[in-house]
Amino acid sequence: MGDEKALIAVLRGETRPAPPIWLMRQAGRYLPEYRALRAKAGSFLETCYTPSIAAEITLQPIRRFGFDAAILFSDILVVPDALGQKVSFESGSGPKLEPIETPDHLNRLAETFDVERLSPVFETIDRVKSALPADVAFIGFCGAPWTVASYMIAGQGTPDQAPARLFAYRHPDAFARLIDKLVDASIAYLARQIAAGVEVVQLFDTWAGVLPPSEFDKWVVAPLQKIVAGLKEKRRDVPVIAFVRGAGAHLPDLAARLGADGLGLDTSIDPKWAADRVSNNVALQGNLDPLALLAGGESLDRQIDSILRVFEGRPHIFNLGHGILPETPLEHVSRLIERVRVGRR
Ligand code: 1CP
Repeated sequence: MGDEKALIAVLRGETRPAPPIWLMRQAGRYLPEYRALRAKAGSFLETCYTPSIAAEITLQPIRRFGFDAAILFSDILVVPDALGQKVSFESGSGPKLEPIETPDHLNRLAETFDVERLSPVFETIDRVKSALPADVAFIGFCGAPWTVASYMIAGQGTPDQAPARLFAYRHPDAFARLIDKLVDASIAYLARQIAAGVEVVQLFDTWAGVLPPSEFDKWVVAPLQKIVAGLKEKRRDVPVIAFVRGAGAHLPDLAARLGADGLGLDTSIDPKWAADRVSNNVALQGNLDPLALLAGGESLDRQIDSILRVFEGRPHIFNLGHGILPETPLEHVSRLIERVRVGRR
């Protein structure tokens, strides 16, 4: 098996007796040490752009729980910020951006993406890299074009991304230009994260599930394919994970067509259904219900065991089906890690 980090080995197609484990949003509000640091730091974006603090937050969950991977502390909305769109985060109510309401508003964005506007992020990566334990993998990320565009157009979180869906129907050419710009920015940004020291990258398409099939192909599949191909052209050796939330029945097709090394499964996917339809050369990541982790007890144990059983003998990364909830008790996280590492039952 060699001494490759477990997460990377699994993304190369190996299986492990106990799968590597990390949790989406593991650096965040369920941790008291995160809340303490955030209370002292400035705004959320300033926190993201202060390498000493962002590096510390990235390392907090590793110190406390010993996860198999650290994920860079940042946000998907630093890309619109670097493109010149005003972005802020109001405590409690999520992100606020100056919305893109008409094709004309696209002219407010920078002509080309200047990756060095995000240089504090790369300095954070450099700091984390030198402090990370030798067996812990380092994951970089960005938002997928559809998901990032949906916030850029609405200017805030919405239940169903209706503003972006309407914009794409009304102004398909202008929307395609925005998506293309985000494809190019994502490739440049992730390549730069890799140059700074991340070893794996994850693409978050949190809002893929709101699109009908024809739109899904145009705004989810095609842009993700371009990003994976663009990255593989530069760095074939760096594994890519795609988390396409709400992909549902599209999942086998994504496994076959994206060229990603790993696919994230959201909470709604039946693990067995996915395992039966995705070939073993694509690792599957997931997919414990974040609410089961919050609830704890017997239902948590049962769900952990059933996920472990289904993915036994195929490349699997243990994770949640979406981000960890801020109310999650710390003991439940310790219990999860212990149970996953005991091995399979
Ligand atoms: O301190 C705070 O109150 C801010 C909360 C917070 C945090 C901890 C936000 C605002 N972003 C983050 C960090 C973050 N965001 C990470 C860090 C690393 C980790 O996972 O530990 C990552 C990977 C993200 C990615 C992200 N941001 C996504 C995709 C993943 C997902 O959870 O679906 C999305 C959709 C965002 C936008 C965003 N940023 C923050 C919030 C509250 C939101 C959601 C907005 C909404 O739709 O209402």
